[in-house]
Amino acid sequence: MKRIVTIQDISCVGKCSLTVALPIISAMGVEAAILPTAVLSTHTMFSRFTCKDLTDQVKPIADHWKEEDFKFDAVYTGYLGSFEQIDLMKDFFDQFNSDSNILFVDPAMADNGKLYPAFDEAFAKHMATLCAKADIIVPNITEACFMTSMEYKTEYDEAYVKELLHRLCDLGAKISILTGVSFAEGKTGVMGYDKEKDEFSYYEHDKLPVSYHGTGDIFSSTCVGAMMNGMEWKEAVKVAADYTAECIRLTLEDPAKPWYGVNFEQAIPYLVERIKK
Ligand code: PXL
Repeated sequence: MKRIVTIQDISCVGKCSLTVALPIISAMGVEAAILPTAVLSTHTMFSRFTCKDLTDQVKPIADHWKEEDFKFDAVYTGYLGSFEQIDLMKDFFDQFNSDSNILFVDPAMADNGKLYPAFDEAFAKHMATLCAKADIIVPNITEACFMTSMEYKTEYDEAYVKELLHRLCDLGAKISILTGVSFAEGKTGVMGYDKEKDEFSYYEHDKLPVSYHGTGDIFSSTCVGAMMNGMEWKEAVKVAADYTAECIRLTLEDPAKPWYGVNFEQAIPYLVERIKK
């Protein structure tokens, strides 16, 4: 059985970070070890939230795991709260990297042209230094722009997206996967670039006319879970994009939907069927 360790916060209510990564990775038949970086009452899109920082736990936990000789087939980092946490993730990568595992970074920090409330541009540049050490990174266009100093655009062509992907891989990542890439009205998709093979891949699907919080975390968790199920990244992004779209579709249908996240739970049977194929 494959084992992922995912390192991000627990937002107790909010359907993001660890509260989606754990169930999704487990549903995909992969062990999910977690290293919580903070406990928040909710995610930071609520007008108020509590936060207990757990930065001082990262190194003792990592050192204990090293003593136990635990190995991880993937190390997956998500939302991180400080420069110090980013630096600790670099140390964690050095401790747990191997020839066969995947270092997967979702630089969750921005969307729709804006950084999340807790962050500034210097933080985004620091996140770029973690992306430099990763095998695979999965920013959205906003995050990619903040990390590469490219202008954020809502209308663009393929050349713009390819330039962003080149610059992301120039940071140091082997494979960069950009989410939310839309070239046509009513469509959206994911474009990836494998630097070693000098190969682009684009997967397009119908765009639903809404945007929900937490979908980036759902995409990333599914993508790394699919890779642990033996899929190449190009196949894994299709499963992740389709599952995320299915979560949004089911949420749209629900008159009692919460505003803060999607009904990913109801789409888990779809995901389980999908990875069997
Ligand atoms: O979904 C990313 C995320 C994770 N964790 C926290 C957040 C957010 C996005 O806002 O606030 C605490």
